[in-house]
This record gives sequence, structure tokens and C-alpha cells, in this order.
Amino acid sequence: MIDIWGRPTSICTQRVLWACAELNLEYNLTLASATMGHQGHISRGHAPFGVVDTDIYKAMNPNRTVPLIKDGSFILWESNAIVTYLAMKYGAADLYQDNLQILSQSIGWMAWTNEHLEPPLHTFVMELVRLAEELRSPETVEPARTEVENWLRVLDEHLQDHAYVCGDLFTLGDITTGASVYRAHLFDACPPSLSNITSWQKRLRERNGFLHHVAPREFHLG
Ligand SMILES: N[C@@H](CCC(=O)N[C@@H](CS)C(=O)NCC(=O)O)C(=O)O
Repeated sequence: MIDIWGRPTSICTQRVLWACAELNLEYNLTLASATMGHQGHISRGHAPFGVVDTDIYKAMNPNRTVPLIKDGSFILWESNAIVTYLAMKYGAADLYQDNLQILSQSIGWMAWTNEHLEPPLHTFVMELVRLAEELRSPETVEPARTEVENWLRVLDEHLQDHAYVCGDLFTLGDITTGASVYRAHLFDACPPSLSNITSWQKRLRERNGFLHHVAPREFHLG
């Protein structure tokens, strides 16, 4: 049984939970966060899940962020590293066809997502949903939208010749990239003209891990 600390509203936690679903891994999830709780963000006066502020947690993850996993005595933080570890240990055939080149390409798409999509998506979530009104900077939203759209055009062109980000088969690269692009859709930042992305997202939406851990709108808009 793998122990996971995180929260369902965290896109990084969603990646790990989706990977567990793909691999049929059993896990125990401890809700943890310094900024979000059952009702929403702390800037609106809501209580956070906590846990991350304890010394025990800091000893496992000095960043005090989520997600974090413990597999036996092995502790790991940083969501894409966790997804990669789980794939390599429990699902090399399922999540990258046991192929070093496909694994490396997947890691490339995961890094691409963190580098290019996540910063502007974070702006959407904070500025349009989570922050209390008086703490918002509305002028940051449109530049974020332009940035997301520009990078999604790169992905759409790539998907012209590929059913999934690394070729004809689903990989761990689709987990990280797919969850973030879904979030972009929810914020109307993925133009319908990007039809290759639309077809790819439709394929991802058939997967149980996506349906349970990423699809619920309240995980992104709540
Ligand atoms: N690059 C890290 C980011 C970790 C991170 O910043 N996680 C966010 C949630 S997505 C977090 O911990 N937010 C503060 C909190 O919930 O206390 C990863 O992928 O794991």
C-alpha cells in the first residue's frame, strides 16, 4: 500500500492519483495542504487541510508542498518524479512500453507542461477562482491566456501525427500533459480550432484515472 499526501484540487496530486489508477495500485490518501481545505482557499477565510506544517512532514518534504509519497521506506516528492517512479517500478509496459526512448520523451512532455503550461494555468486558478477578490490582479489573466494558447498550438501541431503525446499509445506523458490541458479547457483557454487536441482529450476522457481524479470540474473551479 502506497501512502500519498495531497489534495484532490491539486493538479500535481491528480497526476499521481491518475497514475495509481492506471497501474491498479492501492493507496492511502492523507489530505494535506497549507493553502486549501474542504471549503476552498485560505485567503477566503477557509481552514486548510494542514499536515504540511508539521515537523514530521517537513522531514519528508522540506518544501512542504504536495504531493508526497511513501512506498515502503522510500519517500519521494515532486509529482512528475513520482509518476515516473511509479511507472518504472509498477508499469513499465503499461505506461511506456518498457522503452527507454518513450520514457524519455514522456519525461520531456511532463517537463514541457511544467515549464510552459503550469505557470499561466496557475494564474487562472488563483485569479479567477481561489483568491479572495481583494487579492486578485485581473490584468494578469489575458497575458496568461495568450501564453497558454500559444503553447497549445505547438501541442496541437505535434498531435497531428500522433494519437498520444509519445506516439500511438498512451504513456505517462499523457497524464501530466492531459490533466493540464483539461484545466486549460475549463478556463476556455483551448480554442476549439485546435482539433487534434480535442480528439486527444476525448481519448483521455475514456480512462478511469482521468474520470475519477481529473474530470470533476470542482477540482479546478472550486
Ligand atoms: N513541482 C511540484 C509543485 C508542488 C506544488 O507546488 N504543489 C502545490 C499543489 S499543485 C502545493 O503544494 N500547493 C500548496 C499547498 O497546497 O499547500 C510538483 O510537481 O510536485
